[in-house]
Amino acid sequence: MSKDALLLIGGGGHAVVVAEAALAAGLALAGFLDDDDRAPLGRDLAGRVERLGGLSMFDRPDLVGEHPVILAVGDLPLRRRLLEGHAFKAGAVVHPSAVVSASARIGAGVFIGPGAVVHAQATVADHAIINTGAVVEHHCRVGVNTHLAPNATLGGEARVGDDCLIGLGASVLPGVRLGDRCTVGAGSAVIREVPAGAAVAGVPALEITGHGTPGA
Ligand code: JB3
Repeated sequence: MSKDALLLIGGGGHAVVVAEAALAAGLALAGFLDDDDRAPLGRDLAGRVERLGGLSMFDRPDLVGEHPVILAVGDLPLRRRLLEGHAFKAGAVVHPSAVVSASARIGAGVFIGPGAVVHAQATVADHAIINTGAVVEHHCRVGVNTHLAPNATLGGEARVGDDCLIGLGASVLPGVRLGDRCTVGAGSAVIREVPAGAAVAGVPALEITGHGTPGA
């Protein structure tokens, strides 16, 4: 197995999407780790990627020391725990149908899905997910481990902190800032600054409490 082959952490729905994108981009897959030996990835891409074992293997030097790794689970707190609990060299996956400006800065371990667009001078920090059809306009910043769910859109010069979830089809208006660990409900329109740790939803988006995660 080539040393460039990618090791996926997780074997659920998001991992299937990441693995297919990696293959479409011409990357080789070393395998995946998931505690569930019936995780969907092994079934959905049978013959193209195999489960190597559970997450306890994440520290094995013959795997993590040899291969670039991508976190391929969607849950942000779990991704953060994996990130902080392990030392690894991260590999990015960009689907060939995504459009990424030559002037954009793309961090380590980033996933950019089918049809996503990252425009001029934007920064996508390490381990962010720019999911299917999401748009990151010019001069935006997407923080570490932040997830733009499918069809979420950031207007020009918007800034989103670390560990945020911008839900399905949500929009952030140009220049608007969100602190770390924010959640934006699906379909919302964020028109003003959101403080760190807040959950907002609606059009225009207002702060909500006691609703858990409004969804990606
Ligand atoms: O909506 C979209 C486009 N994608 C969603 C994605 C962002 O998040 C997708 O629909 C799912 O909602 C979710 O994808 P993910 O994270 O792949 O979820 P799921 O299909 O449930 O797979 C999670 C995998 O991680 C499973 O195979 C579990 O075995 C594993 N897992 C989840 N939580 C865990 C834990 N493993 C360990 N060891 N510990 C956990 O806490």
